[in-house]
Amino acid sequence: MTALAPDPRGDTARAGLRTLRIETPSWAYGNSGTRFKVFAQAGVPRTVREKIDDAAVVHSLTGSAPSIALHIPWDRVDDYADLARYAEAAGVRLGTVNANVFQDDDYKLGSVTNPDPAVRRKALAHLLECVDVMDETGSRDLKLWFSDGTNYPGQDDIRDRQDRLAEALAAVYERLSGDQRLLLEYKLFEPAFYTMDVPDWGTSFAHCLELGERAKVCVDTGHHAPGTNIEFIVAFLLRAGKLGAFDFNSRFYADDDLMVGAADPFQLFRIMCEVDRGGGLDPATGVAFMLDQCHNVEQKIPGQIRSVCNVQEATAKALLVDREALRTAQRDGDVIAANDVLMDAYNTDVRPLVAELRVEQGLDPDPVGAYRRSGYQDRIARERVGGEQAGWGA
Ligand SMILES: [Mn+2]
Repeated sequence: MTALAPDPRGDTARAGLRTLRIETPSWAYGNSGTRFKVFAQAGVPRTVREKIDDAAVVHSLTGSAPSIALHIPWDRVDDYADLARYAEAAGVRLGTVNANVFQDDDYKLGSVTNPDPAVRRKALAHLLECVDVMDETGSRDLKLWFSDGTNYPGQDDIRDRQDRLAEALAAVYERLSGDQRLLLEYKLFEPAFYTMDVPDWGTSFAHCLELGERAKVCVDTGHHAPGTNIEFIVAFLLRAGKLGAFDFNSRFYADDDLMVGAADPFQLFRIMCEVDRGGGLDPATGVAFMLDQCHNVEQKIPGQIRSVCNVQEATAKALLVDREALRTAQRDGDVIAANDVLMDAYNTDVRPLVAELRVEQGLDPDPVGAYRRSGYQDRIARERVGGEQAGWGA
């Protein structure tokens, strides 16, 4: 390789990428679809262990995805400590535990905000079970997303539902120990169409503030109204010390769960700029970067690899922003110059930089190509007989 001229911002970008960790979700590896059709793919995992195997492949090719998020009950096993050991042997660790209180018939009118106290007790018991799982897996984060809400004005008391939510969250928060954290995710609409009980970052933020230090907001990039300025939310939450995590994905219309950076790479860049500005790339701040996606028409493992690469590239561009020039332009009130600084970074082709870093880390410079050449896809398609029938829960 030829000697490069001194490049302090390139060095900063490489240093930032070396510590960037992106968690992949177990459900991205399984069959998924829309409410119209699940298109089964050959070779999808039949068990949690096979999902872990796939996550380990993504990590081995990207060097940046060392953990896999679990979804309970989809990934329920008898012995979580054993599962954690299996993951470690495969080269990854078990990450965030995602609770699921949205699939039982009992939850038709809500889970923790249901008007029926018996249903609320059942939902809370599941959330507490998830903390038990975390105790065994050593997971730090419990991610809570509630499908709770109403479809019609007058269906239930909006204010009472907030009280019920607060009560359940407090009980879960109380149960956390050590370095465990509660991440509260929000979503504008769907499945409820009139009110969601946690519709936006403000609602999540307010509940997290009331709970305490270890409750943080999870920003799912697909869960906003069209046109929402997500980077503003990121800047605000980081400043308040309340940004816990990202669920990365991209959307064209609503919660499309497409590959992050596919629909709007410029938005992803702007988000990563604010993450960097707020210090969120420092692992010590505890901001978790996760993918929350479904690969319905594309292959799943390369879909995850491509997504990790997209986050890396957006982060590299954000780290190339000449912060000093930006501050000077901002101080001088030079609007065009300030915008130029950001656009210069965004318009830089960072693929050579990222590829060079991979080679330095002993990785193939082209992870998707390396996956195609590995023969892994053919092998799992052959070996995982019956995987086509596996659903969310495998
Ligand atoms: Mn999510």
